[in-house]
Amino acid sequence: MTIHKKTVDLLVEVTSKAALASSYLIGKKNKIAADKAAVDSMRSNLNNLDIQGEIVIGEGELDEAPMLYIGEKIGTSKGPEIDIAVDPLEGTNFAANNLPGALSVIAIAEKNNLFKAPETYMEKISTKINKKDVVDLDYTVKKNISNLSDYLNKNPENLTACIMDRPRHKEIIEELKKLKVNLKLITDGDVSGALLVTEKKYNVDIFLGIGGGPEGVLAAAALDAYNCNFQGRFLFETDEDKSRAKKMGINDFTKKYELNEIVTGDSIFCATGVTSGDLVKGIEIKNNEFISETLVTHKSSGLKKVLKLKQNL
Ligand code: VTB
Repeated sequence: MTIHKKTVDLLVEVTSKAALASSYLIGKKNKIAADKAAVDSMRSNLNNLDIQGEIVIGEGELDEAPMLYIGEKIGTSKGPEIDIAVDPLEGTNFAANNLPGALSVIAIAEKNNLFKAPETYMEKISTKINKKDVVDLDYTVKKNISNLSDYLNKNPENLTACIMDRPRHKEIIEELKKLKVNLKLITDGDVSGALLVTEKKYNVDIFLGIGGGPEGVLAAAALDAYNCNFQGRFLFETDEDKSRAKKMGINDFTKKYELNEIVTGDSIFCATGVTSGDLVKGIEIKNNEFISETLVTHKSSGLKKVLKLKQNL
C-alpha cells in the first residue's frame, strides 16, 4: 500500500497555514503564543482531512498537552488509517526572536509504520551514506570520523559535522576539534540539522548529538526518502520516563533504532519555513496573499523538493 499523491498537497497546505499562523508572532518574544498559533491551525486543518489519523508524535501526552497529544485521533474518520507526527513550530525560540530556521513540520506514514514515542531526548546520528557499519551510534567519534573520511575519500579537515551547541556535547565537540573537523554549531532546530546531510549544497557530512526524540522521528521520515542513514537511541533517564515509555510499548530502554525501525513503508514529510533558514524560506505576505516554501518528501513517488505555494490570506 502507498499513500496517495494528493495527500502531499493537502499536507503542504496544513503546514503552510500553521507556518502562516505563527508568522504573525515572529519577533514578539513569546514562544508559547507562537507555538499555540501553529498548534491551533494545524489541528483544525488536520481535522478537516478525510483520514483516520492518530497522533504518534505530538505536543506531549494527554496530561500535559490538550491538543495534538500523543494518541489523539485526527481527521474526519473517513479514509485511510494514518500515523501522524507533528512539530507545529520547530524552533520556537527562532520564531519568538526572529531568527532563521523556524519550521512547521509534519510526517505521516500508514498505520503502525511510524514510531510512537514519549517526549524524551534521543542520541542521534545521520549521514548521507546508506551503508551499514561506516558510521554507527556505538562507535567513538574518532572511529566514525575516520571511517567517514575513508569512505568519502576526504580528509577530516574537509569534513563538516553539524551538532547542537550544548554543554552536554562538550566532549564530542572537543574531539571533533581535535580531529580538525569543521563544525556547524546550531542553537536549536535539530530536525533541520539532521537533514543537512541530504544534499551536497548544505555542505554537512555528518549530524550527531543528543536532541529531542520527537524531532528524531520526524527527521527520520525525510531521511528515509533521501535514502540517507539515521540511527537513534531514546534516553529514558527517570523512572517516569521509563513508565511512560512502557505504556507505549517500549520495553528495551537502551535500544539503538535503525531508520527503518522508526519509519517503514510509505511516508510523507513536509517542513514549511516560518522564518528563512537553511532548508526553506520563511512566510512572505504580499497584498492579500501569502507565499510559503515547503520541503516535501514522498517516499513511494520519489518526490523530494521545495514547493512554493501562493495562497489567499
Ligand atoms: C532540539 C531542537 C528543538 O529542543 O530537539 C532541542 O530540535 C532539544 O532540547 O528545536 P534542548 O533545547 O533541551 O537541548 C529544541 O531546541 C527546542 O524545542
